[in-house]
Amino acid sequence: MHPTQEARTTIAAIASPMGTGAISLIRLSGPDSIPIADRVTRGKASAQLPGTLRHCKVYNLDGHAVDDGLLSVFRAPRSFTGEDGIEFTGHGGMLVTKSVLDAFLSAGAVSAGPGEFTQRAFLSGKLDLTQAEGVMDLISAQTQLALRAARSQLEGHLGRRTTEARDQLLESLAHLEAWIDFPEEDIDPQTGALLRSHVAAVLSTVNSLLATADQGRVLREGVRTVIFGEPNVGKSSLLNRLLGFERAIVSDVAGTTRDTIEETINLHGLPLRLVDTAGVREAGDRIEAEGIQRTVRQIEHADLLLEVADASQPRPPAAVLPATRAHRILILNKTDLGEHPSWSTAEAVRFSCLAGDGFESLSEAIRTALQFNEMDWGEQAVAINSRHQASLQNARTHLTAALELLEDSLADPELAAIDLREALDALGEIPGRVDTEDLLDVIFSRFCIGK
Ligand SMILES: Nc1nc2c(ncn2[C@@H]2O[C@H](COP(=O)(O)OP(=O)(O)OP(=O)(O)O)[C@@H](O)[C@H]2O)c(=O)[nH]1
Ligand SMILES: [Mg+2]
Repeated sequence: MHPTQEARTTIAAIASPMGTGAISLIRLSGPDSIPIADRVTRGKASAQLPGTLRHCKVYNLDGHAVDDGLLSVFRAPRSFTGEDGIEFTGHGGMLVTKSVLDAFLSAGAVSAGPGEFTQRAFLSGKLDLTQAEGVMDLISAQTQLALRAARSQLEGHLGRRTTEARDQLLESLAHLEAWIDFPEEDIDPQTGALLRSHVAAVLSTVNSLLATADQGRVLREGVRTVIFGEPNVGKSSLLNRLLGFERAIVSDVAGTTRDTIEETINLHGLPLRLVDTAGVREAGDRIEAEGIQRTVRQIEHADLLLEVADASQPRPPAAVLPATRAHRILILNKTDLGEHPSWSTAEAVRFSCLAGDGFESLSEAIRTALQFNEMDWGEQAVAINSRHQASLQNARTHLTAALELLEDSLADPELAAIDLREALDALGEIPGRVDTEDLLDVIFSRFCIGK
């Protein structure tokens, strides 16, 4: 399934962002990297020791020097991709960088596809799939916590945990299969119980990984946080306060905000995608009515609802909201004007956009509502993504089914084995190594089939 190094092409790409900068990086990977680099550097690459930098010129097909810079040479398997590779650091202009790339392409390299270097690293066994995904997470991380989670995934913590769970399962399956194949070789009666407890242990690992799905989504996409409430209570003022600059228009005219406004903030490592909405009331005109409809749609898709009310006014009847799973926090704003007695029993964060009071309590309330504690983020913390979630859910379904079948004093070992195999495949999808060869290996090595 894995293409051999010989069968692979040599790919080249600009690895630094397109734009004018101090330096740029052009990267090659594949079996012909060094001969190709020799063609454009007049033989410098093959003469160079791996892991060293060397100054050289890059020439195009016509023999003109297009740039000069630093060359590094990597020899398989000691490289990111596991293949021979070249990196050239040149001057960071768009045209000069493109000309260097063209020189490599006309010397025999082909343009790399998106993610192809990382894909090759995976195919060479340098990274598992979760680590490859960690590379992407690292690049797109918006907060320190997201960065830490990406680092942890890149270090292979998630891959290791799923691989361990999978190995455990493989062993249970091997037991079961041996039993199916050689029923005359009585396996002692405790085996059934042992088998169940092993499968249950894997199920519990799967469940604990699944429990990190929300955190994973929050870290990668941010918490969709919708600020809503009656007109003129200070929703836009709250957005501006949290952002630290005057993003939304604030005025004493009710119905100021007509469209939704979205901005992201970083709350102690927690990315919040704040959405300011139009105040909900009987619409004055069609534009306001559309704004209010948008508010309702935002509420439907929210993770967190910040309901703002005016503390100085009498408490209105509770707002009727569309069905939502979102956490809800009531914010009593304008406490600088005093609090109306009707709010006395209200469980709310007391706030004043004007005086700047209540920020810490609000931040605390948000972290509590989302059960998001920075302290939980040790070096080994994992936060799964939706691909992992789908595979884990699939694994959970089959593990649960297998447990039920095994419960029945092993009446249907074949059916249980089918479920275990499905669970095994689902778990194998996570690090990206679905393979049946190793199952056979385990059976042969542990049960001495030849006897
Ligand atoms: N005294 C006082 N006034 C405030 C406070 N927060 C907001 N305001 C004032 O309340 C008025 C309405 O503020 P906005 O932020 O525009 O209110 P909104 O909820 O976005 O209003 P709409 O967009 O019209 O629904 C403005 O005049 C603000 O200056 C506060 O904490 N104290
Ligand atoms: Mg507003």
